[in-house]
Amino acid sequence: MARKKIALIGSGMIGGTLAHLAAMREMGDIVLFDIAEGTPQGKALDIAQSGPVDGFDAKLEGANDYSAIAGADVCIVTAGVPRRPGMSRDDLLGINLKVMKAVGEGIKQYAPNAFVICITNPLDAMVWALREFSGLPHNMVVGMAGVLDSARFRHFLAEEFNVSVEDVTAFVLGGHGDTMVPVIEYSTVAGIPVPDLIKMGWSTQEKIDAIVARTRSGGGEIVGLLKTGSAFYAPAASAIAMAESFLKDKKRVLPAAANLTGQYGISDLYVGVPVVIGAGGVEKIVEIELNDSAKQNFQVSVDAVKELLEACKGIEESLA
Ligand code: A3D
Repeated sequence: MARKKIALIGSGMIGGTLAHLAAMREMGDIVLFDIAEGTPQGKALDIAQSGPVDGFDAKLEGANDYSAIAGADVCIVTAGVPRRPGMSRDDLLGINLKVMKAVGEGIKQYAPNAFVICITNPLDAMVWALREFSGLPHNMVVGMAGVLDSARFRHFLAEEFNVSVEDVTAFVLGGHGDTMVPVIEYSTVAGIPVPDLIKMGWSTQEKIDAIVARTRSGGGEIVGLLKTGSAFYAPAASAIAMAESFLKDKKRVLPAAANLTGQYGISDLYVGVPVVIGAGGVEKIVEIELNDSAKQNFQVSVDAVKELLEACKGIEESLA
């Protein structure tokens, strides 16, 4: 059986880390694509040369031409520019929308059967745009944010409870970042919900509230420390978990930005919800009963995504 092919569109900080992780896990052969000449080629060669030391077999190739992604099974998209001082949200939207147009058209032409994971920000709008421009079925295009947001939440909870991160599960809904909705009733340590752990004296409501707030601004905290960029290790690891669930048909239940078709009372919108990812892409959207407070917070998040999308659609018309 031929090896799987993984195309990484954007070879910056996350793209390079994705290539390294995918190679180390022998997920398949890897193509790094970027518009910057030399960057994908240099990273591909560097990682390939770590193969003999780490003992992995994977072909790595760097490219500046979309034909190199031909036949990819998975495409992970990080192409774009970050927000710079003085740049408005709409400026950023305009620039990254143009990038999504080029990327979407490249995928449509060369990798129309791929499972596509978008990471480029602003996530909930860019994944919508990527789907529009690529024309792929909605179940084959998802956004990575929830795995990262919940990993941050799990990390902080594990520290607070002084238990293994492996035994902490977290449940998050909604858009990426500020408006994400961690549902603590469904977040557990070995199956024990966080509210019960508070009753057991393992923590206090105040401490959990502070952890929720820190999780929501988790990306900003890292930007503040790094100063020259944003998080890349945990975002890359999160997208790899999603790609692996698809490639190995694991059917993991992971939070992801998926297109809703009536679930949670929402249609035609990409927003973060738990989904089952298997060989069929997004095979199922998990719809749970929310309590009033989670419902309210989810609505705030959905409204924020809708607003972003409206701005996006306005700009998209000028790109057509
Ligand atoms: P960075 O290191 O700047 O890499 C981006 C790469 O995209 C650069 O190498 C660029 O040359 C390349 N690029 C720009 N335009 C194009 C184009 N038209 N075609 C192909 N490549 C292009 O950024 P990064 O890797 O740190 O982050 C990538 C994206 O992920 C950014 O938009 C971040 O905001 C976003 N991000 C999202 C999350 C989420 O949880 C959703 C987390 C962290 C970062």
